[in-house]
Amino acid sequence: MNTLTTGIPQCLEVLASAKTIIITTHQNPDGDAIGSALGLYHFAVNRGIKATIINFSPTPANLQFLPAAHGIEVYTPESHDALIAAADAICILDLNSINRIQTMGDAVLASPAVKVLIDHHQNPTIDAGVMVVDTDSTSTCELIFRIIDASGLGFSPESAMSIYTGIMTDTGGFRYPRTDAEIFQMAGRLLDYGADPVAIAENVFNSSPFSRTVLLGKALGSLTLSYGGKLSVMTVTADDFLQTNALEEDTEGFVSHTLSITGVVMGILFVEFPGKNAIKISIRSKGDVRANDLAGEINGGGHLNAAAGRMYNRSLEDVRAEVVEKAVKYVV
Ligand SMILES: [Mn+2]
Repeated sequence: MNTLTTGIPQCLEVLASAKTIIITTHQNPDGDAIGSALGLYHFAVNRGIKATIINFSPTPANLQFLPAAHGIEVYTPESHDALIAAADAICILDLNSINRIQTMGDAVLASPAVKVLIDHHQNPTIDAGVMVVDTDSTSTCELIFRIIDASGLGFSPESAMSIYTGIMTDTGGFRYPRTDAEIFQMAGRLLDYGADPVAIAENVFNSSPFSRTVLLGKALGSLTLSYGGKLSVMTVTADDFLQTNALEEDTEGFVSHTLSITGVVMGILFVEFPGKNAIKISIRSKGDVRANDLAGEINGGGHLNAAAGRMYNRSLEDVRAEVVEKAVKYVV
């Protein structure tokens, strides 16, 4: 799906007449989610729009260095439903299903505000008045770049920094497929507008609490190979969290280690959250090995090479056995 040529001018039209907007992104936000929200936020505020970012989940610690990140609000119906109902526009970023904003979804859908969906995931199921959806984009931040660029107003340093962050994280530090000349040109222009790539990488990648690195050690120790070394499996148990005092969000990025082994074409991370009866399954793959199709088999979804799902009220062993068995047809 590609709605760039129609969606971008429509999006700019909405922003040209809106006085108040809400910006929101998915639960457990990553660099692209927070980066795109803040990139758009700074653009809007600089144009005199009253913008508020409201998310279901708090902002991860390693993204709080971004300008205005501390002003991002965590959704409660009492504080925000009236604001959501009264907004001129609601910009929904980096998600393809309203479930990804959890309990905030009802208030968003009920609001008469124009909905603007800006996303790069496959199969969007949100029927927004304005859609800027391109599944070939590296990131939602790339789409925010295109929108602001099309406005002709240029980028503030705050906006540039935020957008660069999401492009960097969603391309795995400029390593994943679709890291092409155009994305480097965009990144280069963001540097010209004030993004500092060294400071951003330092903040995002090199500012973990010690407990996270200890948890990573346990996760690396759990690695196993299947199917002649083509599938690698990593597991983080509820016990690992309790022993290390690490947080759920600390497993962000762990799954990339599954693909760092020669010969592996698919990696799966199973995370058992303490006291939640839920197992999170993150899937990564190389080339045309379809991570999203495997995720689809467990009611999850995502991109060709990066996808995820959750399974509930089952033991970790049980879930792992079933998913590993399902993976065989993708890797062999
Ligand atoms: Mn994204």
